[in-house]
Amino acid sequence: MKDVLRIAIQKSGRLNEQSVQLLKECGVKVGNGSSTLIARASNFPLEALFLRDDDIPQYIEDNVADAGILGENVVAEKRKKVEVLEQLGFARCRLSLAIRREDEYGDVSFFNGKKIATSYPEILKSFLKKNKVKAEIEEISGSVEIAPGIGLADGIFDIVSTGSTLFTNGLKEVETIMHSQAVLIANRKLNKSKTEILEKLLFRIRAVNNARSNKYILLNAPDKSLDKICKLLPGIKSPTILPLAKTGWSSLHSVVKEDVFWEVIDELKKVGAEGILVVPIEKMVV
Ligand code: PRT
Ligand code: ZN
Repeated sequence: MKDVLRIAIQKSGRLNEQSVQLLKECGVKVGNGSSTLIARASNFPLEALFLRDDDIPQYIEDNVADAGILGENVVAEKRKKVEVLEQLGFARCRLSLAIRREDEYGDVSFFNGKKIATSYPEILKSFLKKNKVKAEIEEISGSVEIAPGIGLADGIFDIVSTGSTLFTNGLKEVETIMHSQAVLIANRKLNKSKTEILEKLLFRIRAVNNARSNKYILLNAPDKSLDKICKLLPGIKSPTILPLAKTGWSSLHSVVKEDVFWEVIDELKKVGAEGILVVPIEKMVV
């Protein structure tokens, strides 16, 4: 029987939709796991296992799954034998320490002798150890942010994204301990054929993610401005320049990082660029 790569995906929650979408953009359709625990892709040697994100590292270490998509925070907390292959750019958040808004904070020694509620005891333990802070860790599995308000803890260590959960619970963020995003992880000892499938998938994921962060740009400009424009827009290698019917004018095509584009748009106009079009790229292989 031919090998199939088993990839673990969150069954429901913040990671599910974007994980499934990423595979779809890689040409791998597996449904969304709402009615099945396991789904076989029709056109790629892959099977998706839909699981709770916390269970994914263990399943990979135990060879039940070969690879998985989950947050770096869970990878760091679970400390299983898995390899992180690629950052995927979604589900970005940070893990931070927070205290009551009215409490005064100087530095991390604040937490000496205090109680901290968290669902991430391992990450917290090593942070406290590194900083020589002796605090009590209260492990709770959900609604960590209410712990100081009900007198269960003096502070919390939890995921923060916009900060509005902390704010509505009368808390303030005082230390950021790690940043996190979704990652592709894998078993360290896959056989040759599964490694080949994984490499093929990784190649597609990189092409999709490159395309997501880059845009194709087209603009018209007087020939005398082209040098300046080329310096403002570093392309993959060098931009394509085509003459326009109007003499002394050209059309310039290039690929730019989306964030770079916003930084240089005013300068492009200043040096004479007109009719600027920025279009999404579907896949980008570099
Ligand atoms: O059921 P299962 O165990 O699979 O899911 P889960 O409930 O453990 O996880 P889920 O779906 O909530 O989150 C999955 C992953 O998404 C996390 O492990 C993080 O890697 C990532 N992520 C990104 C987040 C957030 N952003 C986030 N904002 N996970 C949780 N939150 C919560 C946080 O716990 C807090 O309650 O949102 C609140 C804070 O958000 P702000 O915007 O108010 O700061
Ligand atoms: Zn979870």
